[in-house]
Amino acid sequence: MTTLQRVSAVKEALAYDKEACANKIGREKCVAMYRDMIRVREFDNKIAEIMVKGIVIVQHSTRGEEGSQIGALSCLEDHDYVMPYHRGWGWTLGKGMDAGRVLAELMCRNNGYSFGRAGSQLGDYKLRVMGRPGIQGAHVPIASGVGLSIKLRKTNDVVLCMNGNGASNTGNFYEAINMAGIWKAPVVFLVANNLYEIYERYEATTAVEDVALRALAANMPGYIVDGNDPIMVHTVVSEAVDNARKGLGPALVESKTYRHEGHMSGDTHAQDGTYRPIDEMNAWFERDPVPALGQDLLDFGMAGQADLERIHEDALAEMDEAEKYAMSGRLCTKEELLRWNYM
Ligand SMILES: Cc1ncc(C[n+]2csc(CCOP(=O)(O)OP(=O)(O)O)c2C)c(N)n1
Ligand SMILES: [Mg+2]
Repeated sequence: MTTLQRVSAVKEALAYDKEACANKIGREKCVAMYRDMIRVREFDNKIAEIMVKGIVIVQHSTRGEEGSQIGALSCLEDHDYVMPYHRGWGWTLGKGMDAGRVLAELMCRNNGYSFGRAGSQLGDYKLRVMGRPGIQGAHVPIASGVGLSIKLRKTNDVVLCMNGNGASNTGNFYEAINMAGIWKAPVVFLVANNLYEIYERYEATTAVEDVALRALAANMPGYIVDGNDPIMVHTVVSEAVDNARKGLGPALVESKTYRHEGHMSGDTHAQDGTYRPIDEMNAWFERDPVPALGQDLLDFGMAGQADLERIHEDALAEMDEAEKYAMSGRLCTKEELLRWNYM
């Protein structure tokens, strides 16, 4: 099958047997995905709560995209790499980063991952979460480079590289997927297509109907998944990850999803209909991935209502602890912020 046929085939296969896929993933992992999605949601809520108290945090909310991020992150082994992007926190908590230290970092405190110097561009090399530059798309070539390094070192790691639909329009993205295609590097490129880049609609900036078609340009398989269905995301991304690990090369997965909140914390027109139609928003809000996965777990007999409630309570308690930890640090001084900066 050619890449184009593959993209179309996957597009048509969206009506899949979800229960069979959930059973293949297994109860434990499905429940773990739900737990991580709730943790990410409550982390997001905690940030909103803290900001009301007057503490400034730069946040590109994950709300609505937890299924896309956690569905993909849950396919990785501990030794795999994640090349994150600006949106959300699924890649932090989903890769094992500590909520308190992430929060402290976002609050510019000395008990954060980078002593408050990196802010939302944080990483943790021990957990193989790579930091990222603030330039959209500029991290994608780094992911291809990490993939090449894995090949040269002959280890069996895989890189999950994440970016949005907007970043897939940058030159960096094309160059990077092309190089990964040439090298047959073990990189899975996950593009979260949330229909917008800041206030601009997808169609106004992107020539192709589906980002996954860009896989053609790099001779790799392209997949389209429903990003609000973590079971589907996991099913498809794990196939791509397995293939990359076997040495079969990279893949491009387009995850169709939607952000519930504004582009970032300061977006005051997120839900007033200025740039997103109210009907469109409501339709996506109804497809909220968090309660949807909860319902799937109940329907498939993988969890009971009490289990879901306990998971939620645990997440709330974890985020309260995270806040306490973050608040116990002190703000970085100006001198500390400038140390190790090269200007
Ligand atoms: C090269 C570059 N141009 C512009 C920006 C400003 N910027 C930050 S996020 C963003 C939109 C990104 O959209 P998308 O990739 O779709 O991700 P989303 O925010 O929708 O998750 C832009 C234009 C930037 N950081 N880098
Ligand atoms: Mg976008």
